[in-house]
Amino acid sequence: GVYSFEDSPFIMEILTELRDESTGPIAFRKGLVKLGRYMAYEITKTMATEKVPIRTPLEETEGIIVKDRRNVVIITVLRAAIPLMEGLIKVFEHARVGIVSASRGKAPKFEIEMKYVKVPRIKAEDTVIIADPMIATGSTLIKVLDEVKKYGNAKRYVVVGVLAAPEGITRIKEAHPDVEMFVAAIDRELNDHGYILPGLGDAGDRAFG
Ligand code: HSX
Repeated sequence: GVYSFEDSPFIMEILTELRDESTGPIAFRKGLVKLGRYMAYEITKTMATEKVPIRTPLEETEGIIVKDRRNVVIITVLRAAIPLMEGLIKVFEHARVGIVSASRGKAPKFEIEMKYVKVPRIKAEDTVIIADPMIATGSTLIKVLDEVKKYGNAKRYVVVGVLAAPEGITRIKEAHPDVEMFVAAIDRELNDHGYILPGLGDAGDRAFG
């Protein structure tokens, strides 16, 4: 499934700040951290819960645990996803974290160069969350997913982003039909240089200069 949150006023307000060209790097990074945390909350809503008996200081009652919250691997696509990961790991505090570097070449080929890959072992019960703020042509995530899937067979693969272009979503679904996507919003289109419109510019540059 593809989930986007245009109906969430809180998320749309953060996105508005991220889109605004007058937002500087400090506020931009803070916005990405907040979005990461919110997306993680949304992902927990899709995880199974188990009832557990507990005792409050006053009486016996029943609580729940979200078991799969403990079985998470986060893959951070450098460099723009660093603040997004920081937000995700606040909710998935047990997560093992992998790092992948990816840079996209120029139009029309948009070739992806992956120079660094460090991925922890992936187990059958894991939810693998791949964080990358922008899903433009989808080429980066397709390549990252190809690579990450070599490290073991996970229970779920979930992409977390800020903005996606319809073209990118379609291409990822074709290449990796098992992948779920959580993005703040789906934007209109890509321009000839492969930038999302209206978008927010280059997330890495906006966050880190
Ligand atoms: C930007 O381009 C993002 O952070 C992604 O890593 C990448 C997305 O482009 P695409 O491969 O989806 O076209 O640097």
